Amino acid sequence: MKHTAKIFLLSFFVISIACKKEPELTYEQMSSSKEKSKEAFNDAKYGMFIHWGLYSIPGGIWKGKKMEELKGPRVAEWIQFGAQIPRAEYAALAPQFNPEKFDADAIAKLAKDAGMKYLVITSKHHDGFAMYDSKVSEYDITDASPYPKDIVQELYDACKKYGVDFGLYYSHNIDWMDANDCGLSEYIASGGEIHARVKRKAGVNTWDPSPNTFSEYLEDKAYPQVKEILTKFPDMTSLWYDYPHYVTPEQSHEFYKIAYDLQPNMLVNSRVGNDLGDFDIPGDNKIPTDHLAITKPWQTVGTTNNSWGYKSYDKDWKSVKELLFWLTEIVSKGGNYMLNIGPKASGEVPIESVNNLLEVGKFLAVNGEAIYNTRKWKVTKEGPTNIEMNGTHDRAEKADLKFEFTPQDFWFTQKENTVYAIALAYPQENEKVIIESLTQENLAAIKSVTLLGDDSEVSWKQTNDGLEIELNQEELNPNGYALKIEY
Ligand code: FHN
Repeated sequence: MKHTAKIFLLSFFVISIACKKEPELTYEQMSSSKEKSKEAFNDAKYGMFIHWGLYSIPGGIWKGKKMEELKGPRVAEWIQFGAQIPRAEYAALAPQFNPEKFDADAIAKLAKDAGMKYLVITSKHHDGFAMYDSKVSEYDITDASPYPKDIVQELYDACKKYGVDFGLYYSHNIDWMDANDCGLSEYIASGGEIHARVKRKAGVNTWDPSPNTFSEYLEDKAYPQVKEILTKFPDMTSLWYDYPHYVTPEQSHEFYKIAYDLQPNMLVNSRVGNDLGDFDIPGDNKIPTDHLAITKPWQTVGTTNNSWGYKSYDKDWKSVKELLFWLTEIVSKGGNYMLNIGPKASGEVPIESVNNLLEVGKFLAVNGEAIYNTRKWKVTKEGPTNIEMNGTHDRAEKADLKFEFTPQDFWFTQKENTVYAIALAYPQENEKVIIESLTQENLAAIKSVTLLGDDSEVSWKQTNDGLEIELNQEELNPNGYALKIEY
């Protein structure tokens, strides 16, 4: 009898220990455990965004109408919303999607050669179509299209090969195939603020909503798909949720927690919603003017023309000089720049964006030390040319915008005992340039001033007016140069 009692007590003890659940971590505990990943994010500075899906087939035109003639945003990946395309009619694009010219290796190598340290691709955008082999939904690349491969898997593997960090975009709130009204009615019922976006039902499928409820969409598709992408692609550095306007705080927390439980070191962006997220997104194609007020790591996302998804008639490509402006302006303010490519339905990347990305890569091959692993200095920029960028439509409407800079325009970054000064225009031969922010008051005891890529000293003199320099070296990159000022 005694022996039996002992076994019972021992097994009760073991079971009670095993069942003792760890208390759930708070959001703050989960986010604050990622400091190392946040530092790595702040070091990386520059990455590739990829918007690719069924919307790349129409490329911004539906039954002869361009995005500008349809409802909603002009970006081409919104065509189902803009043309109010019924779910079955839009899904009929899937059997046409056969990107035989898709080359994951070439895209990952492009990111590498462009100087991009990470890559984030749309695993599922607002149309609900998964670009990976999903076991949760057959509305995906391997079940609904003739293309036999798993696009995301191929890109994941190629990024590993080239040492490019990997992340995924997931549209958790908006899903025009399966999310009914995208949670709008539940949002309103839960007492959500009735702001302008809610009033105009922005992003909501009002023309042919799915018959299930939004809660069923979350439980049967969104949560399981997020779990499956984080399991299928186990080594990610970021998860990029998007357009969180109708998710409740509890739902945002659940999306954040699912990510933490599966990949605790991976960063989740602020578009998970309701003020959660490990890094902030000031806005699409928006360079913040209030960067000093941003307390989290942050990232501006930008387009190479004016659309995320392939838009066949949008030839307004950002020039090399403009792309360098975006990168240096953002990095000098302490942010990351994630620049988008929108592959065609064939899988080809528009050659204009390829060529421009590669030219930026050549600039970074010489001057990357002034960008990567740096942090903002007490002065971000000096000089006569100041350009504000406040959004995708803003840039499209500023058609007369010229990205021309003077030899007096300098952007600054810093790292340890070094300040970098980046210029996007050369002085005339034998022209002296004064960098006014580099006075002895701002930067005492300069030890050396060298030209990145050349590492030779430039002719310099520090006066009360600033640091006077005279470049005698040859141009190492036609788009500009960077000085390394050690003190
Ligand atoms: O609606 C999306 C849009 O299609 C695109 O994915 C951008 C990228 O930041 N995010 C949303 C609009 O902000």
